[in-house]
Amino acid sequence: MKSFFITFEGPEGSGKTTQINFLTEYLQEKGLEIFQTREPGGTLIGDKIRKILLDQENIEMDPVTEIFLYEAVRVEHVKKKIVPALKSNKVVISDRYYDSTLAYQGFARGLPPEQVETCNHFAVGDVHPQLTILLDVTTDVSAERVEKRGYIDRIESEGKSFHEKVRNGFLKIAENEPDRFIVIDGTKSIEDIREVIRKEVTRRFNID
Ligand code: Z5A
Repeated sequence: MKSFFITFEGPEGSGKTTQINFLTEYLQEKGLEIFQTREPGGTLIGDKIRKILLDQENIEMDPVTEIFLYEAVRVEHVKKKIVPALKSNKVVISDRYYDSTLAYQGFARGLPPEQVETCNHFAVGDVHPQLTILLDVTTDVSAERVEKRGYIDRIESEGKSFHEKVRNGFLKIAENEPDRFIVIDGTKSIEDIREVIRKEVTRRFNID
């Protein structure tokens, strides 16, 4: 049995959930066991903290409080779900992980990137994804897709310049780690993106 860890990153509405569902289905057809998860969330405590993080009423939250809440969710997630799943030979696919913290709390919110990385490291130890798929969409495409969904959360309600910093932050993070990342234009068709992801995952993890 193969066990590996893949994360999906990107601005909101970039198509992560859509593509994660396709990838899960594809790998299951290949006989692999999948643990599909997301951040913030993935555990009982994580889901409770998720509500606090995304609640519009908490608009005044201090950025330091915010990062510690995301990291608290991550500690629970890594220790109680991700590590046990990897140990039992499952493929872990997570919708967001520590790159989101660097993009949102670091590049966009303005916390010093080195401190964000220290916090990330403290939360995850040596549990790193082997592959991170960044779905890149412009701020306008992202806003359009989120608007269609009909509701917006605390983070989505930030202005355009915040979301531009998030997007550019992700691109910079990917540029710094070209071996771990693949960057895909998230405005291509759903089918085209699905094929690129299938090919890359098949090649990287020797799926027959
Ligand atoms: N956050 C943070 O600040 N710090 C952290 O450390 C972490 C997270 C871990 C979580 O939001 C928020 O927390 C997020 C970052 C912050 N901020 N925001 N805002 P979430 O989990 O509720 O949601 P999300 O991850 O931001 O995105 P999403 O709404 O789940 O979208 P998605 O999964 O990327 O996209 P989707 O649901 O697959 O697709 C959205 C729509 O677009 C849907 O109608 C699709 O049919 C359509 N779609 C998808 N692909 C395409 C293509 N290729 N073409 C056309 N239409 C498409």
